[in-house]
Amino acid sequence: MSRRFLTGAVSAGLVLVLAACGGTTKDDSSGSGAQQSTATANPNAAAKEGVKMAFLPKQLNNPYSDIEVSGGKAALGELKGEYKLVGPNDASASSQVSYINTLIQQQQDVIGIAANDPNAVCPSLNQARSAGIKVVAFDSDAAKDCRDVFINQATTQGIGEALAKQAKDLSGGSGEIAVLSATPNATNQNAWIEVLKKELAKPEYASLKLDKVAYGNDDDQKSFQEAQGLLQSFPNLKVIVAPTTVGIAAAARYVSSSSYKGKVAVTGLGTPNQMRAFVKDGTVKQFALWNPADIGYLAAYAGVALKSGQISGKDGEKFKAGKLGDYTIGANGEIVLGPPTTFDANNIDKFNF
Ligand code: RAM
Repeated sequence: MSRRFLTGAVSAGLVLVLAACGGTTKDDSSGSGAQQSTATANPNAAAKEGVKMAFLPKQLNNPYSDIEVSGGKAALGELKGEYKLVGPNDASASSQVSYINTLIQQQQDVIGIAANDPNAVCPSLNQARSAGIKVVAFDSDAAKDCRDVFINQATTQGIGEALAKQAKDLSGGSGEIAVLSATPNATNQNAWIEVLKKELAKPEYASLKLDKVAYGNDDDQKSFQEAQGLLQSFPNLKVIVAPTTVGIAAAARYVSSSSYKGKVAVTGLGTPNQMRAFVKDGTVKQFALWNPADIGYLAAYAGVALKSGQISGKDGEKFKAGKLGDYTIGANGEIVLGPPTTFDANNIDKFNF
C-alpha cells in the first residue's frame, strides 16, 4: 500500500501532524561506548546484493509482527538480500538480548529490531555495531546511541494526539477514560502515552479524566483480564484506549461479550483483520493503524542502504525504498513511514491485513 493511498484514506478528523519531533542531528561521536560510523554516506553507491538482514520483532506470536516482517521479507527479495526471522515469545524487557548475541556470532550484516526496552538491548546492539553490523530499529525504538536509524510508523506526536482525539470523540467530550497498553517498558507505547497525557493536560481536554494506565504485556489473556479489571475498578469508565493491536483486540473481545457493550467504547491501534468482527458488531466505532508490512519493507530498504554506504543515519540523508518511494532521514536518525489510517464501519472492508 503506498503512502499516497494511506494519506487519502486518513479520516479528516484524525489527520495527524507530521512534523518530525524536535531534536538535534544525530551526533556520531555521542553515546556510551557506541560504535558510530565515521564514513561519509555516498547516495550514489550501488546497493549491495546478498545483504544478510535478520528481523527481531518484539515477539513472534503477535499477528502484527508477522505482517511487519512479511514486508521485510518481500523487500529483501527485491534487493536480492537474505532474510532471517528470530525472536522471543514474550515481549519482556530483556527477552531479545540472547537473540542479538547469536546474530552477532552468525555475522549478520543488518539487525532490524523492534525493541522491548530502549536500554536493555543496548550493550548487545553496540557489540553488534562494533562488529560492523548495522542496526535498524523499527516500530519500537532502542536508545538512539545504540542503533543507526529508527523506522517510526508515524510521528510519535501525531499518534499521541490521535489517541487523545479518539478518546474525546468517543466519550462525547467528557468523562473517565483508561489506557490499556503493552508492556511497561515498550518504547513506542510509552512515547505515545506521554504525548496523550500532555494532550489531556490541555484546556480542551479538561473534562476528560485518565483513571489508569494498565499493562496487558501484549499478551492476549493478560490484556483481556486487565480490560475486565479496568471496568470493574472504574464503573464510570467511558473509553478504553489501547495503543496496541494485542490490547485493543482483547479489550474489544471482552467488552463485546459483556454488559458493557454499547456503553463503553474501545479504541486505539489495531489491525483491520483482528478488529473487523468488533466493528461489525458495534463494539468498536473507530481505531487507527498504518500498514505494518510497510514498516518491515522500509526497514529492509534502510538496512541495505546503510550496509551499502548510501546512508549513515544522519539527518538529511536520502534513500530510495522501492514501491514506497523516496525517504529522508530526520532528526535523531528517525525515518517516518507516513500517516496512519483511521478505520471504521465505512472503510474496514477495503483492508485485508
Ligand atoms: C502491538 C505492538 C507493536 C505496536 C502495535 C500498535 O502489536 O505493541 O509494537 O506498534 O501494537
